[in-house]
Amino acid sequence: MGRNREDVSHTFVENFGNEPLVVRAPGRINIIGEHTDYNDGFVLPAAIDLAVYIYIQKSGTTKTKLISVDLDDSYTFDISDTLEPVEQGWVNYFLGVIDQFRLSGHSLEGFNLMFTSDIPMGSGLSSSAALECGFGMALSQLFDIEVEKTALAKMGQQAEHKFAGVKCGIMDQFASCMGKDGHVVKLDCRSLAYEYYPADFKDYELVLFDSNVKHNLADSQYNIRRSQCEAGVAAIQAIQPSVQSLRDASLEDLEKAKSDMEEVVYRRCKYAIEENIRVQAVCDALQAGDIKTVGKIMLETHAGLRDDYEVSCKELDILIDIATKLDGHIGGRMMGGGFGGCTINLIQKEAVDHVIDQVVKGYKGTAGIDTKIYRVAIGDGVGLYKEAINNGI
Ligand code: GAF
Repeated sequence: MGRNREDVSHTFVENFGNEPLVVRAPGRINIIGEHTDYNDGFVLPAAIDLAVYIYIQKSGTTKTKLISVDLDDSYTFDISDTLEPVEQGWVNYFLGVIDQFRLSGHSLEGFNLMFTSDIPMGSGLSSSAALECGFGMALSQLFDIEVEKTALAKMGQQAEHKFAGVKCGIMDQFASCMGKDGHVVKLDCRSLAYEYYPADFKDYELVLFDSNVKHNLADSQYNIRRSQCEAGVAAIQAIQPSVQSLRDASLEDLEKAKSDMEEVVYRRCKYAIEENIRVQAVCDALQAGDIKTVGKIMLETHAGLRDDYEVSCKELDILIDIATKLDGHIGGRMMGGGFGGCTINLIQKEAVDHVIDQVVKGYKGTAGIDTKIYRVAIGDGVGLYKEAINNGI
């Protein structure tokens, strides 16, 4: 996965004649707190050891070239051009971030950029957030513009809203920017206050199973979920005016407003309110070293995402159904926006090989698809690649 980093550096020098600055930005996992971020709630993600690598240098003119090494595709434009979303999906993440720099009052010169990624696309590991955050960091370094990492995360989120059309929350970009080696980060998505918890899963290992599907409903259904939550808030507000978002609502508030909302809106809100409560429960269990409880709560989340939020799909449910029947598997759920991508699972260390073997066979037998396995480690957030090497990544 991804190209050899030295090879990309050499190709950069061959193409553009000067040494690039290299930035590394990781993907993320999320332990708990799915679809809570845009409801102003809590999430518990972590940056991982799969990352995007961005190579960049000034072009000396206004001419600007972006090259995706993995896709063997490129896009050339003039940095003073008016920017609009384009057909090449991957280009929009870059244009969106440039747009954000402009809106913040920073004028940029032309540059050449190449990138390669270890993060599988469409697997729910936030390859797009990593691109946005890595590119934001690359621009700030190249043009000596001081931008806080949390501001980079917000710019990435806005880029995604405006240029990719996905009204995402802040979780993915925040994790890619603020991740910390060996830690999960509990983030309050309203205030952006955050707290690191040691990612100590005791006798258990986190294993991801990739369903290897990405249903094209994902983006449109994501935006629909967001507006259903907003519709729920409007109904609750009529009864409880202090509620600004689902994060403020209790299940009692929801019950009182139930008759004033569509049944589907009720179920969406019920899931989101319950999930927000589960984040705190998982943090408490992690602190108590009670990993079995973490696993049990992850299974509750999967049921909520499947039945009430309806963002799972047949393939993800098959992966979870197979795994939960196996000894040593203590919990798991679909991860990320849904409609494909990975499940995240907690498996007893001695049982990991057996569980993987059985899930691979079972998934092929039932869904007819090969799964991919990611045994990810938790690493640091975005940074210059040389710094990352010094930190042992
Ligand atoms: C996607 C989004 F980008 C995140 O903001 C978050 O809402 C997630 O889906 C669901 O928890 O990854």
